[in-house]
Parts: sequence; structure tokens; C-alpha cells
Amino acid sequence: SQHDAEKWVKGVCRYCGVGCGVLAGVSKGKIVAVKGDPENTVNKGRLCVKGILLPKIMDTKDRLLQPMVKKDGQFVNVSWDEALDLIATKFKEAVAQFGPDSVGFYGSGQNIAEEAYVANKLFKGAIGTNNIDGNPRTCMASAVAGYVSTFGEDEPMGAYADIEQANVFFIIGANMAEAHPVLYSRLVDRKNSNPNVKIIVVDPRRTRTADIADIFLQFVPGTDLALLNSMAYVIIEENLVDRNFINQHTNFMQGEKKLSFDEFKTFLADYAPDKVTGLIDLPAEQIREVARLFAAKDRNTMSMWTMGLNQRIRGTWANNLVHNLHLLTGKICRPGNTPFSLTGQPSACGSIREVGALSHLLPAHRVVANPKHREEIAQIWGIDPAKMSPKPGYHTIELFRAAASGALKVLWVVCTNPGQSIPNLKTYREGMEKTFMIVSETYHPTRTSELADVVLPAALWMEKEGVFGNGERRTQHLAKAVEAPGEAKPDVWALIEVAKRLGFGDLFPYKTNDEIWEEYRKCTIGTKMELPTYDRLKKERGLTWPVHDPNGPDTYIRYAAPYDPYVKEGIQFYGKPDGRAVIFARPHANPQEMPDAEYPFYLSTGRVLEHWHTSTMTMNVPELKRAMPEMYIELNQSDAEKIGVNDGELVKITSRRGECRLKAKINGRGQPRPGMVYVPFHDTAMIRMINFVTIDAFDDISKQPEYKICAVNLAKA
Ligand code: MGD
Ligand code: SF4
Repeated sequence: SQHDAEKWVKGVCRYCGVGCGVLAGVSKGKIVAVKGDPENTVNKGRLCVKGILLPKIMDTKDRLLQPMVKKDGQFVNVSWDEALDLIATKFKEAVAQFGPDSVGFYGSGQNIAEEAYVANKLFKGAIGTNNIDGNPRTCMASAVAGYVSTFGEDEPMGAYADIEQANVFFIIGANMAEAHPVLYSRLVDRKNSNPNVKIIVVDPRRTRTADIADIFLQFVPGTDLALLNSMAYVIIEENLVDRNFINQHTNFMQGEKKLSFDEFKTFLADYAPDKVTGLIDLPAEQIREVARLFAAKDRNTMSMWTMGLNQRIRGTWANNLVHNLHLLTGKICRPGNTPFSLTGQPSACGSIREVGALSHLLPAHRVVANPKHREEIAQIWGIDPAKMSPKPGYHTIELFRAAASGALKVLWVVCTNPGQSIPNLKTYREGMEKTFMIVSETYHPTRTSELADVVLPAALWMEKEGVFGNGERRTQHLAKAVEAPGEAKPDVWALIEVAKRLGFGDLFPYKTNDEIWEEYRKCTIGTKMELPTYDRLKKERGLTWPVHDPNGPDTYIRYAAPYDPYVKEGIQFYGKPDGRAVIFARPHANPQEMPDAEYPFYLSTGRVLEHWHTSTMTMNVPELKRAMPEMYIELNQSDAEKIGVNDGELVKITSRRGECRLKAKINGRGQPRPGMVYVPFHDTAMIRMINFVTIDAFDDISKQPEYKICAVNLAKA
């Protein structure tokens, strides 16, 4: 308990993108308690139930304590040397025989930044392949593509502090109450302390978040683009636009073509509320009401969204259309006015978007396709730029397709569990079995480690030092609090050991994480996303980049004076050559798979409060397991009657790809619209793993899969 702690060590919660500051209480070499850090501005001492119970994930029965190699179908314990030598041999053989693009890496928004940086350098710089992707592709890629296409630069311009400044909240495709609990509590505080605050929640499923909505729009799944365009239509028709802002700071575009304001208006004619009311299934007057509230001149409007928009084949466009509403009304780059994408994982921003650990990126928001970017990074990495490939590597779905087709010979998976979390699992699990797969894990067995050829025991949260970057550009340091058990080692150590065995030791001379960080920090200098020094990170409660002067202040709002050190006055979207953001004409499009006679229901999937993703950690916590021991299918009363199931009875759920059997939950904490069902993706039982059913169609811009919508059939099992 808290009273036993001999000392308190500063860190960050292991789980979600909120990035709550924690203090870990240590006694006799173990973490015995965790409390919210009262000095951290993110959570001001608060934590959700997952964060408080973190000590219980550390010493579990299934902790992986020793490297293992599969021999004749059985895992046997081996020494680190034997495992590392084998990995190096496999990499060398594959590269020699099939070239560098026959190997790959699949990482995570839960990696610390140092791990992702070293992996990126090893694969893109030393081995010479861009086949390095990670689970943020399944999570944030559409938000990245949305910010980059609209503003020319990735990541939000605003910050959590906007919550205390806004009085209209437009929440679409996000269930903050369960997926971002502490941020949600800030929202609830804001509402309770100010009767003028209005909250709009848009979701085809009535969620816990909808409980605090003043207006709840339970629209048809997949009609977001039509709704957002319709709101834009009303804003223009009723002259709620900010003409000056539009004239000074924006361009209208349709694809590559520039439009005039009038042409954009003409494009929107199809989205008049009367014309889309049937498609969206909301009254036209309600669309108008929401648009008016969003655009009201005397109000500050903050939008928040996450997977409901991102995990869609038109995820990038949906992101563009939220940005449109802020740009049309000038509700951006001022306190409380911001389009703010919520991040799923603790370091999707810090370790993946900023480090550039996706197959098309390089550090500090650079891209592999740009020769100048390659040269800049090659210089810092001390390598010949000719060594770096200009061709983006496999994105997530392609990576696992290449494993299935046999084109990918060796795959190293670190800090993620794709054997459970990838859509259309059957195909890809077969691929994981086929390829030579190395899995760095903290537990065994998992749905991925069971398919591996080599399993490496990883040091867990706060058994290693490192940096996380949360959803508001806040970079935070986690100190090492305790030793890792058995032979578990930090992932960064294993990466460097393999690099040495591949003959690249010179490129990885680091003795400490400080040295890795300071090299990485060099990549950020001059990019307008300068990161803080390691020294400051160790001392302070996180800083929001850019930190232009290493000893100076951090940045609350980007692109705007007086906050952003790169803007002298007013607002400048400097990611674009002409300093103007883009208002895009993007038509509505249906999801990849629509319900039909054979598969008449929409399926949506996502999280619950008590569990984290594939639940390797949270099912180890007795309290969380008791609260939510098994996943279920949530359905509407009328649909339950239609298929003849009662609450708690088994439902067979089938798609064109596979099937699951889950217990029915009829009046659960969520209520999907009639015609729609919802399943959390945390369950580890093969029969309840919903990703056997989900679709692997993806957004052709962001390459993010459409986990949020596919068509299924239901029957009493
Ligand atoms: P996690 O459970 O987060 O799931 O899916 P995954 O990333 O596959 O996996 C993290 C793994 O890392 C765990 O197995 C954990 O035990 C291990 N681990 C913990 N700490 C460490 C460490 O320090 N080092 C190492 N090496 N390992 C560690 C998440 C993914 O799922 C994401 S991000 C999204 S957004 C998608 N969401 C989603 C959805 O909404 N619906 C459906 N149906 N599927 C989804 N899949 C995607
Ligand atoms: Fe951890 Fe997120 Fe809960 Fe904060 S809200 S304690 S970061 S899981």
C-alpha cells in the first residue's frame, strides 16, 4: 500500500494517450503503490482505475523471464546470447539472399521514444529498409494524414488546457468516458463549473460519454462525412463564417484543384440538411441547431475525436472535414478554439509520429520520399544517404500480407500484440506463423508470442527509463523505479545487441538513454518541433513542444502569436508554403462494407474502461478482471428480439471473414442504434476474438484499417 513506500519515483501512466503523471511508490525493490502526480498539469493528481492498479501488472505468473526459441514446435529456454545470435543470423541470411526489404519491424505507440528511435535507425539507416511500421497505423494514421493535408504539419495545434477555455464541445467518434477517462473528468469539471458550457456528442452508439451531452446525435454509422459537410453548408448558408479569417488564412481545394469560395459553396449544395436527413437519420433542424452552436460568434469551440473518425476507409477525409468547420468559422489557434484529435496510446505521438517510426516517415516529421530529409537524417546518423531507401516500406496491412505471401522472411514485433489486434486475423495469423518472427514481450503466452520463433523477455514499465509523448505534444520522462525480474531487459538493449551482431555497432555507441535522446533531439532542431533536453525532462512535469530555446518556455498553441515562437504576429500556418490551411471539398462515401440481405447488421468495435487493448496487462489485475471478465456483444433491444436472444445468451456473429460467439448484453453501458452491434476487442479467447470478423479494408491515404464498420450476421448460438 501507499504507506509501505520507501520512496516515490516520477513517471507516466503505462496505458492511454492522456498521459497522466504518476508517482510510483517503491518498497524493497518492488512497486507497491501508484498515485496521481499532483504537480502534473495533465491529471493534477487524478488517475483512472487502470492507472491506480498498475502495480499489479508487474510480478505476474505469466511474466516472461527468459529468452525462448521454438525448437521442433516447442519453446525452450535459451541464453540471451543464443537468442541474439540466432536473430542476427536470420537477418543476415534474409538480407543476403532476398535483399533488405525481406525483413521488417512492427512497433508500438507504447514503445518509449528511445526504443523507436533506435529501431528506426537500425532498419532505415543501417539495414536499409523502410519496412518499419507499428500499431499507430491502426490508431492515429488518419489523424496524421488529416493534419498534414490540411495544415502541412502533423499533430494538434491546441492542448488539453483548451478544455478549460472552451464552452462548446463537439465530440464525434470518441467515447472519452471509457477511452480517455481522466481527460473526460476534466470535461465534466468544466461543464459542472460553468452552466454556459454545451456538449454535443455524435455517435451511432449511446455511450457513457453521451450521458453528459446537451445534444446527442445518434446517427447512422459511416455518415460522418455527410453530417460534417451538412454542418459546413449551414454555416455558409446562415453566414456564420468568419470571412476575414477565410480570406487571410485559407485556400479551398478539391484534390489538387483550387476552388473559389462560391465553388466550394456549390459543392456543398448536395449536403443541405433537407437532402441528407434521410441518409444520416437526423432531423434537418437538429443539424442546423448543432451547426449554429458550433459556429456561434460568442463561443469557444473545441472538437475532439478519435477512432470513430480515424478507423475508417475515409478517415483522412473525415479529419479534413472537422478541420474545415474550424477554419470556416475561424475557431482555431485561440484558447478554447481548436480541432483536437485524441490519441489512443501513451506515446503514439512521442515515439511514432515524432520519431518517424512509420514506413513513410523519418525523425521529426520528415518523410523518406524527400531527398533533403534523407540527407539531413543520414548526416546525424553518420551514414551514407545512398544507403537510405526513398521508397516507403510496407504499411501495417501490407507488412502482414507480405508475411502471409512469403515475401517477408523475418519480422521483429516489439511491444504490440498483432496476433490479436490486426483485422481479418485468420489470414494474418497464418502469415505470422509462416515468417520467422521475433516477439519482444513482457508476458507469455500471448496471441502473438505463441506464433513466434524467438521470444525475448522485455523489461516492463518503470523497470526501464524512457520518454513518452502524449496527445497534447507533451513530452514526459519516466524514471526507472525497480529492476526487471529474471533476465528481462529493456527493448532498446536487445535492439542494440542485434545491431552489434549485424556489424553496425559503431552506429549505436550509446551508454545511456540520455545519449540516445540527445542524438534524436538533434534531428528536431530547426524543424519547429524542437524537443526538450533529457535533463529538463527528468526534472520537469513534461513540456509541450516546440521548446525553441532549450532553457525557455514550452508552447501552448502552435501557429499563433504570442504562443508559438515561430509566429511574430497573428496566425500563420507555416506548414504550407503560402502559410494558408486548406478547406477541402470531400464528398461523402460509404464504408467499404454495407449491411445487405446476407449480413444485415453493422458491427463496430473498440474499448471498455477496465481493459487495455489485448488485455495482457489488465487481465492480470484481479479487480479489473472481476469487473469485466469476458467480452460480449452489445445490442439493441429490438435487434435482440429480432434474432430471439435474451440478455446473457450466446450470439453467433459472422462476417465474410470469420466468426465469433459472444454473450448478448442488451442494456449494457452502451446502446447501439437499431441495426448496429458493438464488441470490445479485449478478449483473448479464440472464439471471442472479434478481429476474426473485422475487415482489413483501409484508407487509401492513411492506410488505416476500418475497424469501426463492417457487415455481420447474427444468430442465437
Ligand atoms: P496491446 O495489448 O496494447 O495491443 O493493439 P496491440 O498493440 O496489439 O499490446 C501491447 C503488448 O506489449 C502487450 O502484449 C504487452 O504485454 C506488451 N508489453 C507491455 N509493455 C512492454 C514493454 O515494455 N516491452 C515490450 N516488448 N512489450 C511490452 C492495439 C491496437 O489494436 C491499436 S493501437 C488500435 S487503435 C486498434 N484498435 C482496435 C479496435 O478499435 N478494434 C479492433 N477490433 N481491433 C483493434 N486493434 C488495434
Ligand atoms: Fe492512465 Fe489514461 Fe487512466 Fe490516465 S486516463 S490513468 S493515462 S489509463
